[in-house]
Amino acid sequence: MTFFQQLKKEHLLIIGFGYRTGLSTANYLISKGIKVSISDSKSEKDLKPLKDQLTGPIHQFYYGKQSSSQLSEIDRVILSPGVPRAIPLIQEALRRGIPVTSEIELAFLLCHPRMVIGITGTDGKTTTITLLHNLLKEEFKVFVGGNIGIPFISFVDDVDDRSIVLLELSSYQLEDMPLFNCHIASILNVSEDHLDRYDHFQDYFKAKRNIFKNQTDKDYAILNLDDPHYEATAQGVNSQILVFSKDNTKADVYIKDSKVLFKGKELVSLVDIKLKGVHNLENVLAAVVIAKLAGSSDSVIQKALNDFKGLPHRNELIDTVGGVDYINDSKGTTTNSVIKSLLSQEKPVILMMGGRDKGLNFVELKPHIEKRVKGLILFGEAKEKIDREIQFPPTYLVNDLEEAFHRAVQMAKEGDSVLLSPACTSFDQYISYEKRGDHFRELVKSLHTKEPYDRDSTTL
Ligand code: UMA
Repeated sequence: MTFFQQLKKEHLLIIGFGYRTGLSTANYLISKGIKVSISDSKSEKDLKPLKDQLTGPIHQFYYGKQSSSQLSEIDRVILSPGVPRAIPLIQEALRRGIPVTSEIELAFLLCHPRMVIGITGTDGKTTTITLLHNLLKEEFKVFVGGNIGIPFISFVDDVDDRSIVLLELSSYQLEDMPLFNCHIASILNVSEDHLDRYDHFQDYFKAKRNIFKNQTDKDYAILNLDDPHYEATAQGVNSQILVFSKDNTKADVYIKDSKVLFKGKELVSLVDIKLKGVHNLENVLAAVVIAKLAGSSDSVIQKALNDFKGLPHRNELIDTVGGVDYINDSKGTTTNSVIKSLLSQEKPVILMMGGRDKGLNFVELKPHIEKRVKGLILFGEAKEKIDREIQFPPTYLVNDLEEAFHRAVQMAKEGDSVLLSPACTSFDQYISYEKRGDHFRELVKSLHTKEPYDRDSTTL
C-alpha cells in the first residue's frame, strides 16, 4: 500500500491552523477526499477569516483549549511548524502511539522528485535559497518552498520525477523527521536563536542537525568551514561532505585573489557578483557548491550571480538622503545577523535595535557596536534588556520604530549610515519583519516630502 492509499483510510487531525501551513494542508486533504479535523488554540472568531478559505467540509473544528479528547478516533496528527511538540496534546498523541507527521514530511512522502535540496542555518537561509533558485531555474524544473513562506504541500501535486524541490527548513520544521531526507542538505551557520522555544542552544542545534539524519553515502552535506560550530556540525554525518570557506584553500569552494574557485578552478570574479556584504559571500559560496552538485553549468551560474542583487529587508539600501545611507535589515532578528550586518558597514553607523526578545544574549554585540556605532537607539519590548546588557554611550530609549527613526535622522550627519537591524522579532508591534521593514521604508520615503530636521537645535 502506498502512503497515499494509507492516508485515504485515515482520519487526520491538523494541529495548528495558520494561514500558510494549516490552511494549505487542510485544502490538500479535502481535495483528496481524506477525512480531516482541525485543532487550533485561537478562538472561533479569530479563525473565521481563515476558515472561510477552506475549500470543503471539515469533520470537526476545535477552537481554544487543546485537550486530549480531540484525539479520539484520530489515526494521525499533522503538525504545523509553529506548534511546539512539547504541548500536552502532542505528547498525549505520542503516548497513545498516534503518528505525528509534520507537514514537510507529509509532502515529502507524497511526491517523488528527482532531487530534494534542503537548506537550514540561523542566518542567510532565504537569501541562499532565492539565489540558488536563480542558479538552477534556467536548466531545471525547480519548486521552492518551506520556511520561505510557501508550504511544500501547496505544490506537491505538481512535482514529478524531473523536478528539483528546494526547501528552506527552520529548526521548527526539522524537529522530528523520521523519514524525510534531502539528497543535498546544508547548514549554513549556527548561532543562538529561538531560545524562547528551546531550553538550550544544544536543543536548537540538534533540531538543525536533523537535516542530515537520514542521509546515506549517496547524499551530500554542505558545510561552512568558517563557522565556529563546524566540527560539531560535521560530527556523525553519513553523507559525502563538501565544504565552503571565505579563505581556506582546503575547501571545495573558496575565495582567492578576489575570485571564487570551485575545486581549484576559477568560476567567477567577486566584481561580477552583485550581492554585497561579507555575510553574503558565505551564502554565495553555499549556493555555488549546491548548484554545481545539482548540475548547473558555469555560464548560467556566472550570469545568475551577476544578476542577483539580494532581497528586501536584508541589509537593503533604501535610499541616500542628505548624504546619509538608510539601510533596512529588518530580517536581522538574531545578534549574529546584527554582527554580520555591522561588519558590512563601512561608514559610521546609527543603529536602531529592539522589538520582542527571543531570549538572546545581547552582550556579544558590545565589541562590534563599540567599533562601528556612533549612536544606539533602542525601541520596543526589549529596549531595557538590550540597554542593560550593552551599556553603550550614547544610547537612547524610545517607544517605537517611528520615534527611533526620528532620533536617528536628527543624529545623522553626511557620510553616516542609519541602520535598522533589530536583533529581535517584530511581534510586539508588527505582524511580521516585512511589515516592520516596510514601515522603515515609508519613513525613509517621507524624508523627501518633509522639511529637513534642524539638527543643531535638537538636544538628544
Ligand atoms: N497553535 C496552536 N497551538 C499551540 C501553538 C500554536 O494551535 O500550542 C496555532 C496558532 O494559533 C497558529 C498555528 O498554530 O494558528 C501556527 O501556525 P504557524 O506558526 O505554523 O503558521 P504558518 O502561517 O503556517 O507558518 C509556518 C511557519 N511559521 C512558523 O514556523 C512560526 C512559517 O515560518 C512558514 O513560512 C510557513 O509555515 C510555511 O512553511 C515563518 C517563521 O516565522 C516565516 N519561521 C521562523 C523563523 O524563520 O524564524 C522559524
